[in-house]
Amino acid sequence: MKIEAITLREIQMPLVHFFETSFGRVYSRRILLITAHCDGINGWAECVAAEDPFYSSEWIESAWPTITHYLVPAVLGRTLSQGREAVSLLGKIRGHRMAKAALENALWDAEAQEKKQPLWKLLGGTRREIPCGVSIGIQDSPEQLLEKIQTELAVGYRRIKIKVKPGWDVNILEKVRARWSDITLSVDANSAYTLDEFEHLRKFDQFNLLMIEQPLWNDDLYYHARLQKELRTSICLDESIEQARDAACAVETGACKIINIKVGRVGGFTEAKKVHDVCQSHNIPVWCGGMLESGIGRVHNIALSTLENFRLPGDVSASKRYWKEDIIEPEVEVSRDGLIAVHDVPGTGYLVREDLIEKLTVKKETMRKSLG
Ligand code: OSB
Ligand code: MG
Repeated sequence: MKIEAITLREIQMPLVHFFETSFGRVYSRRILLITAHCDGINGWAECVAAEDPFYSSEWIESAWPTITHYLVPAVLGRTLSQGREAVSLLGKIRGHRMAKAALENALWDAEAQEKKQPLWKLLGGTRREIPCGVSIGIQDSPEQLLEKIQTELAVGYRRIKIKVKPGWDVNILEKVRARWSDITLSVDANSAYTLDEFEHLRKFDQFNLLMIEQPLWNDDLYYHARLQKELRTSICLDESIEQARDAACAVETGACKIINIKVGRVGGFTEAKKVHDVCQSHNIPVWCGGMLESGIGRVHNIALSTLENFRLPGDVSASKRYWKEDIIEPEVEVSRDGLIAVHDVPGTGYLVREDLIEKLTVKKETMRKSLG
């Protein structure tokens, strides 16, 4: 496939319900989409960099110029046979993993279409159904949180994850467990705690949690290993794992027992597969994280989740939890028993709604190889 042109665009989409983590609340998303135009095929992907550099140092306004100044020039006009060949072409640029992932994944998408293969099979997936969980943000009141949990359980989700921070943690977990003593429950702190809170974090052990996700600093492994020795609850790392080597270090040092894989955070499908493989070889279960994606990023998460070692329910849930109208067709739906089915159709198995995307677009730029 010859990479003839690349289009970048920003679309804006209001969330159905605000989403609050330990670093703040979002009501609406600014989403960067990328299209790789190759031999009449359009490969699509989403850059998961957020509106602000809070979850990671990347944000939408850093990803855009990184892609236009450095990433696109490294691939434009080239002929690749596989999406994964983008990795070495982009290797000179340090960091900026979410920006790189967007470009690489668009090329995987184009490759799957060109080969008329399901993307999930091209990635090496084997699962035909993906178990789904939900991530529920911090709410205005505990009552509102309980109501939300009730709703998601009724829909059929297999795991409830709630966001926690100091002041919204043990008190909340007591209320949740008082009502549902045996649901599969986990928490995500997004680095809200420090070493001073080891004694406090020990109290989480009484709630029989599946895991506590990223309790300490985003760039730390060492102190997570110290903390894991003190806790019965499994630590799951999200922010700390940016590449397969981090996963190997985390596992070897005992910094976690579970890993959350986000394809954007680790820099694309190729590295995500490596993280998956490292964890599988150490018998560490993984699950697919989410970044409040539109349908385009969501269906890539579904494809990735078909790999064998995605053994725990992911934060990959239905379109309608996030959007009044999603930009893919059909929308992502979850069955009554909390599963998303994948099919034997080429590409992602979902159509991109270009007409709707055009309406939501607030900024657009196409880069072509100039002749000669
Ligand atoms: O830490 O997993 C996280 C959303 C934005 C940034 C970070 C995280 C999240 C979520 C939501 O937990 C997952 C989703 O439903 O997409
Ligand atoms: Mg997380």
